[in-house]
Amino acid sequence: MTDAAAIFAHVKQSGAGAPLYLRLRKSIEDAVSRGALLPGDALPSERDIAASADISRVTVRKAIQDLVQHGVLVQRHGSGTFVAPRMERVEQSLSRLTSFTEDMARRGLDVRSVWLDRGVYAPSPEEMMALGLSAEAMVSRVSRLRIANDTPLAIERASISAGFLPDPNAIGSSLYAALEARGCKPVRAVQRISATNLGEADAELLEVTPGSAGLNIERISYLPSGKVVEFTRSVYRGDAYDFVAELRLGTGEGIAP
Ligand code: 16G
Repeated sequence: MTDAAAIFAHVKQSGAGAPLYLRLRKSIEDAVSRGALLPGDALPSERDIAASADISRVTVRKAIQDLVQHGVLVQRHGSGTFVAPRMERVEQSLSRLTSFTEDMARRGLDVRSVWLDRGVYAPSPEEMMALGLSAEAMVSRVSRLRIANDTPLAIERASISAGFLPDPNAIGSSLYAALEARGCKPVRAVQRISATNLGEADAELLEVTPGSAGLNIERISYLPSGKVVEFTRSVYRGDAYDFVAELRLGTGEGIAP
């Protein structure tokens, strides 16, 4: 019996009571977590798995589709099903104000964004507070799924006063480049990070299981004049990011708002 076949041989005897496709799914997940199947390994064909586990191909297909949806496996047309490559964690300094595009370019990763929304709106009370806007002012909203080397890493929902950015459609691939071109690139930011469990919609965009760990990040950025230019709420994948801060023996100062 091959190593891969051994993974499937006892599916029927495992997890009594649970539907067969769930038992198969669990066997594969367990094999991935204990390293019996490694990132990039090819799975046997549906027919071979069905024969090893003594279950129907329909059941095998259902388990595999489930695992593909949850990012454990990937399917490549014409070449089969593979264990998904492991996410390289991105280490991100908390002491430099940089853009997503700059961060990824420095690591040699390709950046891509999928636009979720961009337009000019009346500000919400939260945006009015954060950006210091009156109720008559308008706000440009820019929501994007940020992708590096084909892995979705974050959903970013930025709000900029329309006074600084009247046309969100004028943004190319980088919001900060667009702000710089208009002479209003932020020079300072305050960032708040908190833990979250990803809801259905965000998890689907980030290609992880609903309920997975995520990071809510709120960034408020300032111009040299002290005016707020950006209020961005982001959701980052918890399995992809390490935020790193350098700490020095301090004088007890707080963060200036
Ligand atoms: C970063 C910022 C985000 C900013 C974006 C601009 C965090 C948590 N967020 O992702 O606030 O809007 O960069 O990136 O770091 P861009 O210039 O590539 O559009």
